[in-house]
Amino acid sequence: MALKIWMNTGLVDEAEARVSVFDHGLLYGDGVFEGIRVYHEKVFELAAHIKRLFDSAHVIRLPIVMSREELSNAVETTVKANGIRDGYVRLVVTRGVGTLGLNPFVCKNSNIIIIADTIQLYPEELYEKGMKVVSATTIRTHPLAFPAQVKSLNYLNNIMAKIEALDRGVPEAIMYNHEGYVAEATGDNVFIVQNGTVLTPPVESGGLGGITRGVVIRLARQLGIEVVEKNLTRYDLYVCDELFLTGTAAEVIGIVEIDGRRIGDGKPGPTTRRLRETFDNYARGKGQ
Ligand code: PXG
Repeated sequence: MALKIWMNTGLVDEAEARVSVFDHGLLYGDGVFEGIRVYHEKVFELAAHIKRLFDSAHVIRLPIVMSREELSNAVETTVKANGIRDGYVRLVVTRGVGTLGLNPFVCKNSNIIIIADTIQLYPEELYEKGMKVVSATTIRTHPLAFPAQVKSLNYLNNIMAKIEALDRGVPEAIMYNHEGYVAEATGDNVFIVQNGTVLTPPVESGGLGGITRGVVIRLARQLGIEVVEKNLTRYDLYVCDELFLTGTAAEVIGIVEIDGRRIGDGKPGPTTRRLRETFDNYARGKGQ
């Protein structure tokens, strides 16, 4: 069935939802976006996603002509109009139409696009058995090249690492920063468990401030699990008791092998499984 897409001021049919070939979102990857889950008709952590979008836009000097409240309402309207119970929202703000030059300030009207659709998930089996990952040779962008906290339309840094993962026969890759510390995965944040403590790199290490990451840290602390944000090395990942990733699409997923090294006993560990279950209950409203 054709979708209803939000384009700037209201809903249009999918066939009418078009952007110009002169949009700097296309020409330069100039814009920002969010990927948001819908669980049981409820848009998950909408306020946090809207805040991150506005922060990303602020950093790249992209004005958003709607208020946070108007944009939140537009997301809700788009989800309802498409009858999405469990699905996924892609909220995109492009720089808009400009010339064939870099100058972003000639683009007078940004494009605000909201797509609400179903989501392609990892198979359940991958959560049971755990996932394998590799270390990417491609490093995450230097903070003075481009801040990794900005969720921009230019994902080529992460796509280069994703290609390395796929070439080596696994779905995800761990990315390190210019100092050699763990930054994040190509579309997920990284956590380890060591002697019962949960450790994750601080966002300054070059990762996106993941919304799922924030929720998992909060839920873990509520369970009485100690969570520490600290720099992690490749060595730490090799010798940890448990390794897991968090993200909007993956939620919480256990990693059982990295670069040919088995993690723990080769199955998702007890803390990972507990946090996955707690997150599931929280997101789908079965507890908390
Ligand atoms: N790091 C990067 C680089 C991401 O793109 C995350 C971490 C996790 O952040 P959230 O806020 O989602 O917990 C992301 C988010 C996909 C997909 O289809 C990827 C993301 C979000 C939605 C869909 O692969 N990445």
